[in-house]
Amino acid sequence: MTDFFQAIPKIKYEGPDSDNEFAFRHYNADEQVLGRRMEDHLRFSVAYWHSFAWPGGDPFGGQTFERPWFGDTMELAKLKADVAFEMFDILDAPFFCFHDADIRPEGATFAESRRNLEEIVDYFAGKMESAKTGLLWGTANMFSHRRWMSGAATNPDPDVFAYAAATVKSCMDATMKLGGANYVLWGGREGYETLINTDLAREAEQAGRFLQMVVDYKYKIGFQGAILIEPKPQEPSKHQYDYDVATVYGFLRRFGLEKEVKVNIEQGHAILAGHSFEHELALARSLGILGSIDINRNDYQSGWDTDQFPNNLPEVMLAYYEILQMGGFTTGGTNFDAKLRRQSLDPEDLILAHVGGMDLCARALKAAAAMLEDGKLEAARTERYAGWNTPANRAMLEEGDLASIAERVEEEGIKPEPRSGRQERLENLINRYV
Ligand code: XUL
Ligand code: CO
Repeated sequence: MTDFFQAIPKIKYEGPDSDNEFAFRHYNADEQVLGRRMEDHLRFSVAYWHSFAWPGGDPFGGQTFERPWFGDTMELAKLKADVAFEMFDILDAPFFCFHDADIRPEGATFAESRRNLEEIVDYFAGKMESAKTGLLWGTANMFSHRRWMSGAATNPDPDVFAYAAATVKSCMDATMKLGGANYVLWGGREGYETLINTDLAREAEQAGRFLQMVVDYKYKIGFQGAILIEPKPQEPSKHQYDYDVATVYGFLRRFGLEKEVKVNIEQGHAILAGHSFEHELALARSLGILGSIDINRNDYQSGWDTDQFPNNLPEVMLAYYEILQMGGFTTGGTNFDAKLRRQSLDPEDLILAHVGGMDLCARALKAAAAMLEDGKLEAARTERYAGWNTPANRAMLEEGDLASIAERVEEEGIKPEPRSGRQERLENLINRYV
């Protein structure tokens, strides 16, 4: 045991009336929701990078956190892992996620970085033999080091493309070894700073070819998890190619990969793209590519990716409503890609941020389940489209053409009567469950 978390006990469910800060009020792992344990619905995951690797900097200032494991040695990387698995245990977290750069020091060569990664992965594997926590997803950090400044797969320099391919291979191997449920690709530098030096057509071809190689490698090693793209419109690049769910779907179709790759949707990224979180989820569900979620939210005032822990109950409820409507997560889960505010220095802050986020999501899940079970919202939606159930209207959609429809409009004297969309009534309905 390290002494980082000192006397913080394992967090237990104590119910909504508990006065104990270090307890769950709503998240009760074993409680059944729509016939499935709450833990199996939510599939919470701790993000290694924000919790253990991020030093607390912002664009105007550097490190605020002082953690005993900060530094570039393998010994410190192992101390970081010790503390991380202690936190997973305190939270009873079923999953975690990592990038290669979060968990191992960078080597002088690719081979040394790979060996460092493999050594830490073995160290994780040793811990995971007795720990409950599994890997929700692994990924490669192809955005921090200066070699990635002009992109990874979309870089104008073929040496960077090669380095990216080798990096993703090593991270997929690591994910496979740890039994990861998914592998994520987030392309923070796959985009451009200025169009005047950028060949869009070529970069798209490179990205498509790279993704095909990722899918091929998945089959080659027999990785059972899902490959996920995480859309984001900008930041750090001025424009990112994986802008939003619709853009990613178009890209997947263009390269014939829409059955092979799904999306990991992040609340904050949806907001940056000018959408709501539920829009991105609903669209992905309708396209059959909803894989997993990063539940961290943005501050609506800052217009920036602030990666805060979730605390907007109605919004998170609508998100789980989408997930429940697709029958729940399969390989996906709820990743807290969230960081503390840079003034939240204490070890307790790290624990309680997760406790609050887990409780908020549990409340949202229960509210969404109640709404789905009641069926009133779905009944209203079904009723709105009921006119399409008549044989004549079904036939119009299936085999109609403009001329025959026009004839019918005149023959039958079809004259549309506007009907209320009932938005406020439905908002009132939703608020009953929150
Ligand atoms: C960046 C972001 C990443 C991905 C993984 O905004 O969300 O942390 O989740 O690379
Ligand atoms: Co994310």
